[in-house]
Amino acid sequence: TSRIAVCPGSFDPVTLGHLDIVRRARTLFDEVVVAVGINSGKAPLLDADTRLRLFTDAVADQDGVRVVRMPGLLADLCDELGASAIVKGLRGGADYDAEQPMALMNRHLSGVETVFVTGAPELAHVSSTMVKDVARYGGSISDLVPPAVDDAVRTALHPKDG
Ligand code: COD
Repeated sequence: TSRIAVCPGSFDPVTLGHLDIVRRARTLFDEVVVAVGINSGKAPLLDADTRLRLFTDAVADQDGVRVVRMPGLLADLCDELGASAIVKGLRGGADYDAEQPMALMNRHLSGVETVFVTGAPELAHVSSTMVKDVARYGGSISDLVPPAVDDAVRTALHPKDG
């Protein structure tokens, strides 16, 4: 039977850091399901349909990777999919501190294990939050995100420029 990993996030927007984690997860599992979800602690720039579309386009060439909407609890989605694990990327200790309680809560709710993958060191400074901040104040994000994401973030931040 095929083993499924879920890679969850808010992906506002997807970055090369997220894509690196998905590729690494795919080397460990038969199928990777990217779950575009709601982080109640963050107000998103991009709507859920746009976040889903941008991630779907970014992994269109990868076998065994699909992208779904996560309307509620990650633990419920893992149960529905029969997932073997959640895979999350760690940039450093601060990520671990934030992720450990979520891993424990998800295991409490559904028994699902969380596997942590070390991301590429050259992407350790890349986060959706910093990408949006750099773009907001006129910096280039073209080395940090897929080209379609660069356009979508610019449009969302500066609607009049098209
Ligand atoms: N290198 C390595 N890892 C990275 C990098 C990088 N450059 N950039 C991001 N990551 C990792 C992050 O560490 C994170 O693990 C993942 O990528 C996703 O990042 P974000 O910022 O898009 O996603 P978050 O942290 O906002 O996602 C939070 C969830 C949506 C997963 C969470 O809120 C959730 O599970 N929501 C559903 C409701 C639920 O079940 N709540 C209870 C959870 S216990």
